[in-house]
Parts: sequence; C-alpha cells; structure tokens
Amino acid sequence: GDICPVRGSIASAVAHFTSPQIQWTDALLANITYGTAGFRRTADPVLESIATKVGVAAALRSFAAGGAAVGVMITASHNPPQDNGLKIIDTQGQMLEAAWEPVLGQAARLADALAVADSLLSLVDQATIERLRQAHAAPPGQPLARVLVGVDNRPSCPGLKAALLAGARSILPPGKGVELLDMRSVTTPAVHWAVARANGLDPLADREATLTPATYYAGFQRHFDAFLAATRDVLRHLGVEGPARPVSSPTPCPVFVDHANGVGATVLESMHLAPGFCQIYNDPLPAEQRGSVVNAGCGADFVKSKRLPPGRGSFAGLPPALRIASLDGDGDRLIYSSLSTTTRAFDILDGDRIAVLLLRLMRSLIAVVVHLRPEVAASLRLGFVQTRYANGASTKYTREVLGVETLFANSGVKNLHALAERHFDVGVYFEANGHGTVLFSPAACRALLDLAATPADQAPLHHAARALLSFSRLFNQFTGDGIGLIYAVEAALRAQEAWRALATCLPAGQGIPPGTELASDLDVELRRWIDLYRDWPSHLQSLKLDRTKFLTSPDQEDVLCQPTEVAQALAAEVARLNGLKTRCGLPLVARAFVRPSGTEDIVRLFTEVGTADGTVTGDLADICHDAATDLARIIEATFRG
Ligand code: G16
Repeated sequence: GDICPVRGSIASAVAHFTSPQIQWTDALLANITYGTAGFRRTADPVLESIATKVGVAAALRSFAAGGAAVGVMITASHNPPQDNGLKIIDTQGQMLEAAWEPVLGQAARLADALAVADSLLSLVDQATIERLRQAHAAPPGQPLARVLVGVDNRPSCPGLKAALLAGARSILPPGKGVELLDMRSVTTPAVHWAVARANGLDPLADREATLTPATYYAGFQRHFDAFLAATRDVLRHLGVEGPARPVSSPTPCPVFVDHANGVGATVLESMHLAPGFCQIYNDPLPAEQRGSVVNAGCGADFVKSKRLPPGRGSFAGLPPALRIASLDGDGDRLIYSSLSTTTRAFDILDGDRIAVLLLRLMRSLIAVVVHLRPEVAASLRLGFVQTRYANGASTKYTREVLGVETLFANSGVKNLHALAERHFDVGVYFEANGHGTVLFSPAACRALLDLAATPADQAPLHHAARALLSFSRLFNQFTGDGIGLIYAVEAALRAQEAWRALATCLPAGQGIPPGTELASDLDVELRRWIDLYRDWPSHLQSLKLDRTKFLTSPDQEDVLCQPTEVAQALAAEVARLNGLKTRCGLPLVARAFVRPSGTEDIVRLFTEVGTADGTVTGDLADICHDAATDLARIIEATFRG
C-alpha cells in the first residue's frame, strides 16, 4: 500500500530535529551504537537527532504490540552531567528486544530523514505497516500506541524530551492515537515498573497498591516493616523472644544515603523517610542545581571505582562505622561503604557483597519454609548470576560456602536478567558495580502467594511465608531498584542472624537458642557482613584507546578476538603471571581481560590476582597493582604497534 503519509510524517519530524550542521564523519558514525544500556554520548545535536528516532521506534513498537505501553528513559545514569542517553523499555518492563538494537543503531547513524523513516519502518512487519496506513486515513478514535517517558535531572533532558515526543507523535496524525504519558523526573526502575504495571504485569504486587510511582516507592517501607513484623512473629511463636529487650524496639543507627545528586534525591525527599531509618549524606543543594553536578564526586560509580567516600572523596569528619548507601544518577545502582572503626580502612560493599548478603538471607528463608512445607522446594530453586567483573572471592563464597549455583553473563543488566530468568525460580543477579535484583519465576510467585495464604492458626508456617513474601516484594521484577535495595540490605542486616538460627535449628529438630532476635546492634551486623569473605585484589582501568577496534567473543566478553596482537600479548602476560608465586610460595591465580565499554568512549581493563586456595596474603595487593600497570602498558604499546 501507499505508506507515503506515514513515511513523510516520520521523516519530517526527524528532519526537524536533525541539525544540518552535524558532520557525519566516520569517527562519529563508529561511535553511535545501541550500547550496553541504549544510546549514550555527550548531549549534543547528534543525540537530539537520535532522540527523535528513538521516539519513532518506541511508538512503532507499541503500535505493533496492539497499543501496549512502551517506555523511554532519558538518562546517562552513572556518566557525567554533560552526557545523556536514551533507552527503550519493552512491553514486559524489560530492556528492548535485542533484534531491534542493530536496526536502531543503523537508523541513528543515518543523516537522510527519508532513509531514517524507511529504516525504522523496517522494524515492523507488512501487516503493521498496513494498519498504520489505515489508521492515518481513519477518523480519530482510541489511542493506538502508548509511550511512557521519564527523564533524570540533567540540564539537557527537556530538549531531548521535546525531540523524543515529536518523533513518537509522528507515526500517526495529531489526535489519532499516540498517547504520551509524561512521568517527568523519575528513576529508571520506576519507569520499568510503570510500563509493566500499565500492561497488567507485576507478579508479586499486593492488591491494595495503586498505580503511581509514589505508591510504588511507599511500598518498600511497608514491605520492610511487614518483613520485620513477620520475623518477630516467627520468633515469638517459637518462644525465643529475649526477655531483656523487646524485639520491637526501634533500631537506631540510620543508613546515610548518597543520592549522587540524581533523580533519587527527589524520590527520597518525597518519601518522608523516617529519620531513624535513613538520612541524606550529600550536602543540601536546591533541586534545580543538582542535575549539573550529578555523579560529581559522589554516587555509586565514584565510590566503587575511586574507592573513596562521597563528598569528593574527603574523609574529613567521616565517622567510622557509618553505613553509606550510594545510588547512581538514575537510582538503579547501589554500593554500600563504611570507614572501619578498627583498621581505618574504607570498606566498599559492592554489588558482589550485596548479592552475597541477600543470597544468604534468601537461602535461610527458603530453607525454613521448605522445612515446614517440603513440596514447595521444587518451585523455589535458588541461583545466582554475576559477570566476569565479580570478585573471585565472592564466587568462591557463593559456590563453596553457600552452595548456590553461580553462573556468568556478559555485562549489561539485560544479559544477567535473561540468564537468571531462564535458569532459576529465585534468581539473584548482580553486577559488581551495583546493578541487580532478585527475580521470581511464575512457579515461585504462585508458591509464595499460596504459602502466604496459609491460615494464621498454622504458625509458624503462616508467619514464615509472610516474611518470605514481604522480603520478595522489596525487589523490582523488571530491573534493579537502588532504593528498594537499600530496604532489602537494611532488612537483611537486621534479620540475617535470626533466620540463620531458624534455618539451622528447625530442620535439626533443635530449639532456637534463647536470645535469638532481630539485630539491634547494626555496627556488629555491618562488621559481620564485611568479614564474610576477603576480596582478592583487583583493578579496573579505563584505557583511552579507540574502542571500536576492540571485539570480544559474543557470549564471553572476557575473550578478546580483535585486535589479535593485543589478544596474544594479553594472554601471554596472564600466562606468565599464573606461573608466579607469592612471597610465601603460594601459586598465583591471575585473571585479566579487556573489552570496549558500551557506555563510555573507553576500553576497560580488569585485572585480579588471587591464590589457588583463596588465601589473601599481604603482598597480593602490590602484585596486582604491578600486574595491572604492566598489562595496561603492554596493551597500549601493542595496540599502537
Ligand atoms: C550501564 C548498564 C550496566 C553496565 C554499565 C557499564 O549502567 O546498565 O549493566 O554494567 O552500564 O557498562 P559498560 O562497561 O559497557 O560501559 P548504567 O548505570 O550506566 O546504566
């Protein structure tokens, strides 16, 4: 059929937002791809042009899916204030279907507006194009496409949003069907959640909850309270309430949240947080000024990669044992840190360690419930997914101490999410950089909801099941939510030892030790968490090399395919390191890999040095530092030939 009106209207929106001043050089083109988390670059006219194209694609995706909501988040997450980016959230609340990524990348690289329209229209099938053509000719009616749009607080967001909305509107004539839902300044996980909810998905949602980001966030406090109340009920039922201190006493010692001056700040302010639970760490700034300093000297990425406290890395006035919880610019990452009272070391509790804490509690909760109702075991198979950036000591701990199956995925939340979903009923996934969540399979959701309906007279199963369900509701099912994760970590710190006692004693037929209760000394719990295992020394470096020349194996990002000379030099150096020993004679286990970043114009080099039996000797940190320096030098020299 004649698709001219559709094609023409898309092309004119694209042309309007594509500056004729753009120089489409090879270097520019090589750098435009749909990367790890969508498009990301300096917020410039090129990105504005891309925004229009993303708007078209999102509306087409929704139209093709019969009008199901599709989301777009405008953010550059952990990147500096002058950057920005766009990512599409698919109808299931997850990242965009992988097959669309290369086509979107191709459309983004085109300068000619009609060619862009053709490229984008090639994303949908002939029948959809026919329906689009008919919709153009038909009188106005119900919305035929729905796009939810969220932005972070960067200064470039309003301009990019205008371009995006124009693109989305362009697939149908005005008043004929593209419904745009402006979520304004909001966190990335809230947009994922809202898209899923708009499409009737959210398997563990509780029935009372209504559909707004405000109630979504308020839910975390409610589920946190419900989890602790149910835990107390289990303990009380088993007669282990300590007489000296009622377990209901409020725990002092709040967590200090570093919101990275991103959108998390607005959310936290609107949540009316209980001061005993949480306080803001960052220096106060007027809301409208935060976006220009987002992630600058603070936030999850700064703390993790610089190993320094937020507040530009200053230790001045930082009290020891403080729990600092750092989010990133769009609120989907979480890193804890704390200054040690005894050693004065600055401990980083990264994504690996957060995962270990959550796995440990989840394992105890499941063990208790399975002990009380054995047939649910088959629906609650627990597993873990990490990336090759995970510290080797964390993998050793989850496999050998917790006995949890642990798999590896490539970087990018979408890859970990898919693997966790495919392999486990209760799938914990985390990147070392703080992205992660816990996913529940349909069977697990059914089991949790059934269990929680156990009549109250069947205690302790009734209370244990309520605890497990409430804890599960702290996890966004579509992508990790940094704020939800703070509640999950804080819940785990308070309850982990009580559930461990229950999980050990109940199946063994032993009584629960007297005095078992919710932790009231959070400093002790924090120390316990830090002492679970010792990280192996590792280094993550950013090399300023042309990332477009680096190619890794598609399903194993730690295997470099190109440039071959670099791959060979790297392999030889790693082999040499693996032949060395520590001062006291322990054989070294060294690992190193390079890959092009999908969010920054750099190449990442990761180096880790451990020992075969896991011992962390005093000289290991120096060995790792020297190895990382040598590797960087060798790679740069080989690359430059
Ligand atoms: C994004 C992705 C993460 C990824 C990170 C770094 O995070 O969502 O999954 O780990 O980029 O990716 P790369 O090493 O390819 O640059 P964020 O927080 O920036 O959205």
